[in-house]
Amino acid sequence: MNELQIVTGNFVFRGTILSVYPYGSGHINDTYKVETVEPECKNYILQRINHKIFKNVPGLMDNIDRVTRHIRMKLENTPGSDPDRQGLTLIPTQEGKVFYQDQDGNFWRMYIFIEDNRSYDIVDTPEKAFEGGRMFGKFQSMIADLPGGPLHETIPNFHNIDMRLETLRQTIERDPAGRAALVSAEAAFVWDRAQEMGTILHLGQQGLIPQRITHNDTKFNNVLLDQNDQGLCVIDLDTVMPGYVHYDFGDSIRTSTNTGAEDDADLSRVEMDINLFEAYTKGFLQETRSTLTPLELEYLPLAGKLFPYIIGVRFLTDYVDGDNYFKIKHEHHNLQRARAQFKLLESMEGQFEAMKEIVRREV
Ligand code: ADP
Ligand code: GN1
Ligand code: MG
Repeated sequence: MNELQIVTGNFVFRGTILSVYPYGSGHINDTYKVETVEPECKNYILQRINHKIFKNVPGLMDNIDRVTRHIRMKLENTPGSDPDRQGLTLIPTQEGKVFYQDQDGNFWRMYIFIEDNRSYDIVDTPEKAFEGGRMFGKFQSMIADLPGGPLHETIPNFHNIDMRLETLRQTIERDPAGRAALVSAEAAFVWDRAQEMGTILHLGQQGLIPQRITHNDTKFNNVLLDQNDQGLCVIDLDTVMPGYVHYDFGDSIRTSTNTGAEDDADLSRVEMDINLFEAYTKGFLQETRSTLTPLELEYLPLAGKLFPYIIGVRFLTDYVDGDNYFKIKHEHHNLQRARAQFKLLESMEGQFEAMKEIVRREV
């Protein structure tokens, strides 16, 4: 047995392990698929949680346990639903815990593998965008009444743009990897927009928009669709915690309307497709419209611009810092990612009036 099979053996599941191999394209955790020999037994997802980034893994797992149980309870009360496919299911360890810690201090968890799913890094049809919007909107409304007090803040100030800008400024000043001189154009682009991009955070800090339970990582590939491209399940729950609705709307607009890749080297491919924006917005508002305040609705288009900005700032910071956060595939990957995000933001700036008009029409 190899190391991964031994780790897997600490969880209580049915079947004999056939293989355990790397799976998916996430930037943070190490994800593996566990296949079992017996056709009647399920397959699983095994993940090593990145505890350099998530400092309180027991707190994080407590969040996920609460959220997945709550969603399961709702699904079980919904006729025709399939709780093992429409929600994530944690597999307990031999000790009855929801994660396993190995001798080296690594944290592991296991979920039922959701079969026959499709996940997309780039969205190419309004139908898919609509389904993504509907799923993330529904996710938010399903967990709105989660009992038992606030969730742990798994990454403090995760989408706090003031803090992200301050970190960028300090990192450029320290220049630990000798790369600051390479990013002066990108840094100027960032500082030019800093004031506008603080708007949503400042409205929240003044209590003008409410804190809700949000997913906070609504990248389009964090929703699984089924074989007919109908919404199936929202995954990647590490950052579910208090936040503003704009964080969930914004990050999925960033990823579901981009005609290019998140890290496209060819910037001419990176544009916001306004038809995808409209479709995503329709799906999201179908599920959330009735619960959102007028001010929350008014600032949704700005949330669309905020996310290429804030994630671009994070990629740029990581580049200047020497690539300590996001997994990279080549030397200048984080800079390439930042440039692609800023190109996407420019495209949104050129279409901002149309974005506002669509949101006005849909509310
Ligand atoms: P990361 O935080 O690194 O992005 P994710 O939790 O999103 O990690 O998992 C990485 C990938 O693994 C996902 O993009 C998805 O393709 C796949 N995946 C995760 N959980 C499941 C699951 N329960 N069933 C099927 N595939 C899954
Ligand atoms: C990370 O885990 P993953 O790959 O879904 C990151 C997000 C970024 C995204 C950019 C915990 O998401 O915030 O938007 O990369 N997650 C964390 O692709 O930092
Ligand atoms: Mg993910």
